[in-house]
Amino acid sequence: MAEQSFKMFCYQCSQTAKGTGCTIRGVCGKEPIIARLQDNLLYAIKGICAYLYHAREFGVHDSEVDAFLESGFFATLTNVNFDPNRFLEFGLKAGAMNIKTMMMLKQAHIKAFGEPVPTKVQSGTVKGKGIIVTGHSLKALEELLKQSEESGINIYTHSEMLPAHGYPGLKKYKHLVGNLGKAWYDQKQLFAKFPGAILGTSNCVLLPTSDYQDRMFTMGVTGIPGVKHINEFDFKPLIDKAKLLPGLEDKPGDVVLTTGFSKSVVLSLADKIKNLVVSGKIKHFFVVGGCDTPGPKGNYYRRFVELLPKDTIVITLACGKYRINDLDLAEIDGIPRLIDVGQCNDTIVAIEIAQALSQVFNKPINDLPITLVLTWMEQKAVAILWSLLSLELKGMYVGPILPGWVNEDILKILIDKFDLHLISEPEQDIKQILKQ
Ligand code: SF4
Ligand code: SF3
Repeated sequence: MAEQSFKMFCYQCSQTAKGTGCTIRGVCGKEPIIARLQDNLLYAIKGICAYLYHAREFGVHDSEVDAFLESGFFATLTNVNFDPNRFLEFGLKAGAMNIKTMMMLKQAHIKAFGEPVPTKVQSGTVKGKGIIVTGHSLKALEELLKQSEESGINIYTHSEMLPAHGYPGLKKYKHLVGNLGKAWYDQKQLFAKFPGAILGTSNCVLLPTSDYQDRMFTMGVTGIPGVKHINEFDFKPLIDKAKLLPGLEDKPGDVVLTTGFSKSVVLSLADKIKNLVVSGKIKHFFVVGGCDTPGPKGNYYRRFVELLPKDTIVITLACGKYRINDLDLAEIDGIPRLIDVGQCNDTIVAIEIAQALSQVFNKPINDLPITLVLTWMEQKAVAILWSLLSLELKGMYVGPILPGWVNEDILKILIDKFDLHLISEPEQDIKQILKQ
């Protein structure tokens, strides 16, 4: 990447004396691009660490990833690296290491629970006492399911826990009864109404209201002031609390969600998909999902999917899926038009499906009729974006807002090098992608 592609940028001055990185951010009049690229790397590293943490819960880790984390963190020290191009290289390396990490976590999930199978998930409540589990830790959910099996308490998932229902080793528990609510940010309203106990296993937890603070528990690195903490996967305090709380009513939900599409399930359909593409019945594949951002700007993703022609397939993942997973998109000759492959870390499944389609059609991924339309919000999404860029995927659409570390210069590079697009209006973007 040519150095001159950056405009005048600041050299992290040693006079700031404010610790790691510039905390002044351009007050000196210079564009703090090094500080912004440091932020990007730190966010990507935080995202990788979140997935690594969950992998380690299953006893797996990787020395190459660990070594990268050391060098990546080191590179963000004051006065150690002034070269913006080096930071872009670090971003791409972070992406590659995140792919390795997501793969490691996926393999750990499959080893522990089997490969997911398409599964219908109820969105209502069942009569009886209940515990709702949010976050990403499938290990925590499994331990809770084991420890509560004879308790008569029903277990519900929330947000990024929904894909748990697709794993044979988790869906076998009869008291895993459904999923309540949508993406992470509905938890204050949802948990206030949920009469049972609540477990937060990872990000994204919010500070609880007084309505439910005394019914909430955290575990692992998750912690909230005034909320009880579970140690060493010992869920007895949580189960005991749920036993004392009022039960839920029998109240079926309005929609039944489907999750659990694995690489194997999709690849078992590869010949059929190929024939449908060749015969023109499937024109385009979209990956629509990511870390959802609260607010009306995220309505873009629902509108986008609603407007797609019926000869398109949508693969979805992460909590951004809740913008669209209640839509009935029907099927194309038996192939569902909406395919939920799982959590944000299951981006690796979408990547593997794209790589498999690349082999089936004997074309590079960038030449396939596949477009990624992603929503991003926080650190894991940054790690995933760099993962996709490290694969040299071109033409992705991202939104609904730009992360704080992106400035005009950095955006220009992402656009020039990776043909990255910011979302505009759904109609316009669909027209541009499908060249209608
Ligand atoms: Fe120094 Fe910060 Fe100004 Fe860069 S933006 S020159 S680090 S004060
Ligand atoms: Fe992201 Fe919280 Fe939803 Fe895992 S991590 S997806 S926002």
